[in-house]
Amino acid sequence: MAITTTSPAAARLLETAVNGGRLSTDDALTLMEEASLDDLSAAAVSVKRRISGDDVYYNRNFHIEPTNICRYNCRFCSYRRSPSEPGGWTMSLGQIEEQVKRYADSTEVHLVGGVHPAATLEDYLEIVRTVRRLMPEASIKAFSAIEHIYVFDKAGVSFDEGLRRFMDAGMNTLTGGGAEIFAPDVRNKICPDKPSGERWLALHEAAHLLGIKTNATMLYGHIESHADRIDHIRALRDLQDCTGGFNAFIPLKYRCAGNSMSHLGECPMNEDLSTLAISRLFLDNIPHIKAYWPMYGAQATQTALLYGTDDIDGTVADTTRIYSMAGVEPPALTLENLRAMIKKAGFTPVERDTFYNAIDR
Ligand code: V47
Ligand code: SF4
Repeated sequence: MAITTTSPAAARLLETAVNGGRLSTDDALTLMEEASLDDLSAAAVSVKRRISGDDVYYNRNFHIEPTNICRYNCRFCSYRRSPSEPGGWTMSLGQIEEQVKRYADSTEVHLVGGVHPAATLEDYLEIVRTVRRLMPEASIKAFSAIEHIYVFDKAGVSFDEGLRRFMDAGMNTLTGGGAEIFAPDVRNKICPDKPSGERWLALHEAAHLLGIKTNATMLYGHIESHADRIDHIRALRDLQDCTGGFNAFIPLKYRCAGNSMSHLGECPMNEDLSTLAISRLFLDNIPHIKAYWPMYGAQATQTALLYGTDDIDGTVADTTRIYSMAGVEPPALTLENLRAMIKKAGFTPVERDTFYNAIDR
């Protein structure tokens, strides 16, 4: 149930964060348990305004999901198929080219998919080279740490060497996917065969040391505790203190249709809003918090903007299936819809590039 009155201790912590002070993990837990949504909203928006003023960002992007065949078996995933199962797809380079040509006015290409057991580093590099050849100016956000780790291990190259090869092929940045929840006991239950949280963090650290900016996600609203959520964002804040390489943090709400954790249902919206607001207050060193609209849906995204988020992601078109296969309406909003959504929440829509530079058209 949502808290209606903020405790005196939580009120002091909100004031600390609004004044630029750093919260401890215990402080963040106190806010989770003792701060009202109204007060979290006011504090988180105040911190957001210090960073991005009235601006809320969106971009012109599309996704390429080269395959949904995956060697891992995450229990929350509605999208993956094993090689022998019906419903799997793998795009040829020709099909990837066609998709790129359809969305050639985009400024960003988001590449992500299943980890095909036969995939090699060279296959991934060839996909990036193909996109780069057709879109010399766009930013290529290529794959999650999980996909990188799989092909680097297979090729026997270090993270540093593998990432350098991706940069040579034309990659500009990495997606934030695959972070899930770092806490080993929870991770072992929801995605037992996936690389560990430590390896996810090490891959992003290696990227940051090469000057590659990345995003970070957290999958919440399943079996994790509030302490697990806070510890996850604590690990991101610690790495950011060392490298400064994260652009945005993206909390992803567990959506329950069509996967083997469906019986859990989905967390109530007050949990989404408090998680977004506390992320904004706790992550004093990550500039942007993204309310990813294809996952929250249009209406909830508008509400999320009142809880400290300053980015809603982009046009995406109908190019991602991760969330529609988990029960969310297929994404289909125009640039005008995105701008209207931001304005209705009381903010100024700003088209951005991948690195949060405003684009004037
Ligand atoms: O890692 C999978 C999540 C992620 C479900 O970097 C689910 O800008 C909810 O990383 N319910 C992939 N979430 C997507 C991702 C992403 C999305 C948007 C922007 C960016 C970015 C990155 O999707 C996976 C996993 O955490 N996911 N299944 C589900 N049923
Ligand atoms: Fe594979 Fe990604 Fe789905 Fe896990 S979340 S099963 S790694 S596609």
